[in-house]
Amino acid sequence: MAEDYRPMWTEQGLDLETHDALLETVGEMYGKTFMSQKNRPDGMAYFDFVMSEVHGLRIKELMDAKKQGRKVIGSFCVYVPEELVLSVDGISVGLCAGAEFAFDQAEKYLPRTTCSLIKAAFGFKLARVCPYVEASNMIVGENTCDGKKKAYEIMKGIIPSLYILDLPQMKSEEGKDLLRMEYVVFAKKLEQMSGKKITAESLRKGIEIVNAKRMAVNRVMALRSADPAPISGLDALLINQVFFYDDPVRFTESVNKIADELEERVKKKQGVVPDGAPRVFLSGCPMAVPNWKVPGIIETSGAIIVGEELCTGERGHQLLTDESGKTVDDMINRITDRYFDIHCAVFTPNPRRLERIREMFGQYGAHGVIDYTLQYCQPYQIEGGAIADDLKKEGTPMLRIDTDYSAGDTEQIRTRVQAFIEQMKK
Ligand code: BJ8
Repeated sequence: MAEDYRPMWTEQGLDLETHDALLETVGEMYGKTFMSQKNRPDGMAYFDFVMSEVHGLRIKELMDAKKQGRKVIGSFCVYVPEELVLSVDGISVGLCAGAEFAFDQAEKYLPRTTCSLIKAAFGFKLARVCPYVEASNMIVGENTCDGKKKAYEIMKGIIPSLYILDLPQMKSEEGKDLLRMEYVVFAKKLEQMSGKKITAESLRKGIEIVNAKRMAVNRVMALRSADPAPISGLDALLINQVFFYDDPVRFTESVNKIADELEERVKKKQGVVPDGAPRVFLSGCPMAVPNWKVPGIIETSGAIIVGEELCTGERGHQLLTDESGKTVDDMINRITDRYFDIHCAVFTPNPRRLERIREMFGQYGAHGVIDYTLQYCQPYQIEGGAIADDLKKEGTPMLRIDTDYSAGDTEQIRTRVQAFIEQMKK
């Protein structure tokens, strides 16, 4: 990091010693996982820089923005509409929760049998190591899985600014009405906390900014259907992860530059792996920074990841919000349409998710599916079983990996992935 950010972190109340340890570990992981890759697009230099300054420059930007009266809204889920946050000149940041950190402290509040993502969200707060959590004026939790729902009840005692967004469970008209009402109430909350009124103009601008960011990422992701793939799955995942906390306009420019570069690569048939390398499609739970374990194993075992049905993948960015709304109500309806079409496993029944996996598997020219779940994540574990049965019946090679954030099972997963790659080659 170019600057000494310690005074800023102290002001935020971080535990400097523990924070240093976290940064060192993440820095080492990043070096080993990303910088060792060959043939990376030049445009990834921007993302290397963003990651090197992940707790530095971006946090300074957030703190400076707060001094100018802007509000920072943290969230854990892709059902929280960034469009609404932007419409009150707020800044939306995803709270990553991707590392096994201070789980011993988290387990004082939560059963051991809680998924790593929830435990990490607690661990980061309790150990005071996440400057994004500390920079947030309000953190939005959502009633999705039972684990999150109940954990937020406890989190409210630790983070008083926690706001809960209720979500429907079924894709019915009544379910959509509930989501719309929740977004209306959330919009009012944002107005109240920011002191700014949402107007048709401010909301339209928010929708356009977020759509532009999604379209840029969609360009990159579509180019991965080429063989050889012009970008690794790890770098694509990194773009998806940075999507949640970078400045949206700057991010969009950087991603469009990479897309231009990748288009040239595709024209020249330049890839990050040789032509015909085994192509993996990922489905399942989100992979938050710095959870790079499974993609790292896959791509150091001779395969390439070409697409992902994850929240740090197409569930996060593929759909656009219709920009033709004229009034604030009209636009909130269109925002609701967009988010209601995300197929998270917390919905029941959830048949579109399997259909989408099938469609994407074909579009990306994948050879096999790896379904990734976090231990104790019942929605994805249970749905993953049904998905695996259906795909296997159709003859699609399929591997299920159920894991956590520890490194303990790395070699065991590697052995299974290598055997799966052999199966795909056949
Ligand atoms: S839209 S996937 S971000 S809820 S891994 S905490 S589901 S027990 S993260 Fe999610 Fe929104 Fe859905 Fe996406 Fe629960 Fe499972 Fe843990 Fe999970």
